[in-house]
Amino acid sequence: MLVGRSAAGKTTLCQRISHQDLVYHKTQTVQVVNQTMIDTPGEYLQRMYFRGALMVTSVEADVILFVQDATEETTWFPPSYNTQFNKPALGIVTKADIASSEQIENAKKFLTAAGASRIFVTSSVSGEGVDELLEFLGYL
Ligand SMILES: Nc1nc2c(ncn2[C@@H]2O[C@H](COP(=O)(O)OP(=O)(O)OP(=O)(O)O)[C@@H](O)[C@H]2O)c(=O)[nH]1
Ligand SMILES: [Mg+2]
Repeated sequence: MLVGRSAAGKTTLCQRISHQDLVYHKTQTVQVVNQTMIDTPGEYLQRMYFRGALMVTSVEADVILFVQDATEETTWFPPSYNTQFNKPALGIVTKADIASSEQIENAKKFLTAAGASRIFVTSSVSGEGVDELLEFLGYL
C-alpha cells in the first residue's frame, strides 16, 4: 500500500511498475492496481480525519510504502508513523531524476524518522531504483 502526500508520485510509480504509460490522474479514492498495489489519495495522509481510512485499508496490505517526493522541502509523515500500522514500512524517495543529492538525503531523513526500515531512491521517469524495490518485494 502506497501512502504519501498528493503529487508525491504514488500513482506514477504504480504505472511504472505495471508497465503503463505515465499519465497524470488525480487519485480520488483507494485504487487497487494489478491486484498487487493499493494506491491511496494524498488527502488521506494530509487530512487528519482521513487518516483512519488509511489504517483500515492497511489491514489488506503486506507492506506499507511511505512515498516522499525528493523535491519537497518538508514531509507529511509524523515521527514513527510506522507504529500506526501493524505492518513493515518501507521508504520510497521519488523524482530522483530532478532532485539534487542534498534533496535526496533530506528525503531519506524524513523517511527514517517516519520509521521506514529500508529506503529506495527511485524515479518513475528514468526507472532508477524501481527494479531494486521490486526485487526486495519479491516481484522480480
Ligand atoms: N520528474 C518526475 N516527475 C514525477 C515522477 N513521479 C511522478 N512525477 C510527477 O508528479 C506529478 C504527480 O504524480 P502522481 O503520481 O499523480 O502523484 P500521486 O502521489 O499519485 O498524487 P495523488 O493522487 O494526488 O495522491 C505528476 O505530474 C507526475 O508526472 C518522477 O519520478 N519524476
Ligand atoms: Mg495518485
